[in-house]
Amino acid sequence: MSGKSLSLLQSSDLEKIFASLDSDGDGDGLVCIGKLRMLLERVGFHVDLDELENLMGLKKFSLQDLILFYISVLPHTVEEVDQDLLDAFKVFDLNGDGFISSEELDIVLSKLGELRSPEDCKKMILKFDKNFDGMIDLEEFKDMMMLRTDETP
Ligand SMILES: [Ca+2]
Ligand SMILES: [Ca+2]
Repeated sequence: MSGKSLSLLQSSDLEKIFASLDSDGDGDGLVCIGKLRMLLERVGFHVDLDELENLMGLKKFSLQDLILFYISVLPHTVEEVDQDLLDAFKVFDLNGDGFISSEELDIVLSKLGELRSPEDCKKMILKFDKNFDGMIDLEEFKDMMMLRTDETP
């Protein structure tokens, strides 16, 4: 399996890819995983539709699902994972202070189309805030990406 060419992508590239996939014009902001599979085939990453559906846990996905899928599932070397995590972390760390606050989480999630209340964002942070400083650092962010589930407490 080779995810090499994909691993060089940035989140802005994923946005472009998503936009190009979401061309069926129904405007729901969701793309069928069949299209994702075709795209993966094109870059030399072969995966069964069933397998992909299992990995994504969805038949249709949003841009955010694509980013999370890209970060968490595709095979990368350790360095690549760290780089990807860092890139993803930077997307959330708006003021670049090395911590994700609940405000930043709130802003970025709404940009990604995932509307959460400020309370939900605080809860999400509490869940992964191991050192109780009220913010998510890179280590905590890593856990968040690895253990992320879609359930809202
Ligand atoms: Ca910050
Ligand atoms: Ca923390």
